[in-house]
Amino acid sequence: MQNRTYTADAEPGDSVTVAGWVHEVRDLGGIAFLILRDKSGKIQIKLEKDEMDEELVETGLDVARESVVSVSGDVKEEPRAPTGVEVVPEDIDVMAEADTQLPLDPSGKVDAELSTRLDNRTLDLRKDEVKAVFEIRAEILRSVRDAFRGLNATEINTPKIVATGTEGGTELFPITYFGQEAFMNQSPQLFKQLMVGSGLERVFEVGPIFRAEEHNTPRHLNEATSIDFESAFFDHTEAMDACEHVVKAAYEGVAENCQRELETLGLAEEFEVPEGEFPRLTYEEAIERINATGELDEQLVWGDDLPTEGERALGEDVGEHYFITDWPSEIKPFYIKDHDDDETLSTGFDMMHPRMELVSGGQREHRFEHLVAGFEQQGLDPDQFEYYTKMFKYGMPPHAGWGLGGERLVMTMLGLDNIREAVLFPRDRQRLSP
Ligand code: AMO
Repeated sequence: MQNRTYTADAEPGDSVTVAGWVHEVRDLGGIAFLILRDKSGKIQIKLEKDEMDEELVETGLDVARESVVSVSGDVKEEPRAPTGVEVVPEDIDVMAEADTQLPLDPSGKVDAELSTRLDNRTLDLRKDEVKAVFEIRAEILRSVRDAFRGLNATEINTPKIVATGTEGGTELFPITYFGQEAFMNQSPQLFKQLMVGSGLERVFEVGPIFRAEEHNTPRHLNEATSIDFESAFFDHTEAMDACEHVVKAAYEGVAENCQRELETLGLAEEFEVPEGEFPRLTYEEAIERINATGELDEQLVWGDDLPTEGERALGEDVGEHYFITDWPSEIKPFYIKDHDDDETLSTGFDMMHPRMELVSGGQREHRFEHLVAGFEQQGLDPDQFEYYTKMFKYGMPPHAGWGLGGERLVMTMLGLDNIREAVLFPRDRQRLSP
């Protein structure tokens, strides 16, 4: 529709064609109002029964809610209209009639269960507050891409169908690939590392990761969006600096460009861009502080992974984004480098929001012999990863990087209860369609 005007751009004095969905029809007797909704907002269409063409008025009155219509007419100032203007129609064209029985009420007057909403995402995203989440998600991705480019990182895309997994064997989704066993990739880890040894040096990727996690929780998905970064000649502290920069850039982008969406979500007042440096706690300090909260039944000891309740207690204690550094080597993956002066300590780090983990990263093992030994220690067959390990023989620079969960960033930024709210079509134990 070449001549279509967004409802938000309709100014008094204009002759326009607006198009969108019938939000509601309010019949007040002699006069009726059709409220038309599009991406930009809503506009009132006036229907005067005695003054206007009978057929035109009837079309406007009879059309079912959520039908798609286009309306041509003149825009007039009308202080009593919700947006201060209204359209006096000359023509109403019903482009797609909607059923009168809707599986979900897009006006939001009737609440729907999350599962009903996810089954009917198209209708669900006609609600301003749901649409706002995805406009903000898009802004977050735009801002992080900008921030990465500002760091001179090159955007890459790596395969999602792979021959071997890297992030733990039980969480792999097997598929068949022309009769051969293959898997959905759990992360771009090995590929992004291979690229720091290429001429690209510093790279990032925004793409899907697949995890066959058994547990169904409000913060796990089986298909998630990972925001990955990897840089040659970086150590873990420089990688943490980059991580902090990129996460802040996402908040700044939303603060600058999504005021309307934040207002829709009731967050405009409280929304804050994180300030100052994120505190960096060592793993040892972290477990001491968790133990000191007295929230856990059993005290944590060196080598324990942090349980969810522990993360929560520590998050409340710290009260802002923070890093946990210097993890025990034994609980970090084989590709993470140990400290040179203490092999029991790794350069691995996590970046946490008070509610949950957002990022894992670290400096990588770039020395061939150490890398191969690490595979064996983790029970992986180095021969299967020869495509990766052999590149470490041909000049692989020291490097570091991280992976940030895209949905968790959206979820924590907006205070969403369930990670599924941050995905259009989530994949979880129960959900493979739509
Ligand atoms: P990790 O497995 O910790 O590290 O993943 C990195 C971040 O991705 C997000 N994430 C998930 N989000 C939702 N559902 C899931 N099932 C899920 N799994 C992970 C989390 C997590 O912090 N290769 C390393 C990263 C690196 O070292 O560069 C990795 O994948 O926010």
